[in-house]
Amino acid sequence: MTAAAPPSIVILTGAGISRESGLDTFRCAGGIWSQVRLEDVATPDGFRRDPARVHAFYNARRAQLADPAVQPNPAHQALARLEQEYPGEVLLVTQNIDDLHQRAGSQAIIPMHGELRKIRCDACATVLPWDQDCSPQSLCPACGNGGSLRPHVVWFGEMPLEMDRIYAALDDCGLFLSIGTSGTVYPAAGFVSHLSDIGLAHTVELNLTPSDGAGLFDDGLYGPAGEQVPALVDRILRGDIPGW
Ligand code: BJW
Repeated sequence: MTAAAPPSIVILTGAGISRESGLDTFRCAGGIWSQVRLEDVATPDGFRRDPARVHAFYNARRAQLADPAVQPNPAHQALARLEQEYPGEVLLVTQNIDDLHQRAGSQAIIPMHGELRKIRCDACATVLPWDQDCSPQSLCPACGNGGSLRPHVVWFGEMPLEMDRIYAALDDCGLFLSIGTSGTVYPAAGFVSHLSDIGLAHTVELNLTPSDGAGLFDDGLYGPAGEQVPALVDRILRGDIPGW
């Protein structure tokens, strides 16, 4: 007799997982949306109105990511270990545009809101690694066009990336972990309801405190991600899988 396959795991992460690495969240007290208006820096209209301002906002965040003090924390590291050691499928879907999951070693990852260390050309659609500052005067290295580079991030009103792959993985998963996200931004905020409708996956929220949507999850684990995530990963790798 063959053993039952372990359940596939989909993990959704948000800004809370990177907070202990020194990066601000958006909606916590003092977070990014209390410092700048999202309409100015995270919408296509804001970029059309003042591209220099939007570039400056993302240039500063890109520079912060290069600060040696900003490193993956135990939560990022534990998720990379889960991918390496778990005998079933693990897909990490992150709303974060930082590269801390990638630096921790995660490979099966979909950055659904884009990547801070990449740039995209609106003229030729090329996506390129980009670690320097960008401005409305910067030239596209691929097509030579000026004024057509934009941060490779998903703004409000734009379609997040790789949604078909994400929903295919959700439809097939047995365990869904939502880590460090307020659950206010769609479509990511709707993943847990989508899974409840299908009824196959056990869903767990990990957050500092219960989010407004905590009641949509089967389970909740509360406390800093740097403590809760490694403890849960240890538990899963011991074969004690929530809901199974
Ligand atoms: C800790 C912790 C610790 C702290 N340990 N935890 C359906 C219904 C209603 C609205 C919509 C809908 N569908 C679409 C919309 C519109 C819109 C939307 O959702 N609006 C809502 C605000 C209502 N969505 C969109 O426009 C999306 N596109 C879309 O749906 O396309 C389809 C479409 C296209 C065209 C027309 C119509 C539909 C795109 C959304 C793009 C979001 N982009 C941003 C910016 C990205 C670039 C950048 O970083 O600058 O993404 S906004 C920002 O919010 C960022 C984040 O990824 C995202 C989510 O935030 P997150 O990660 O949850 O952070 P916080 O700060 O909110 O929460 C942090 C959490 O961590 C808290 O809960 C803390 O407790 C916790 N925490 N310390 C553990 N140590």
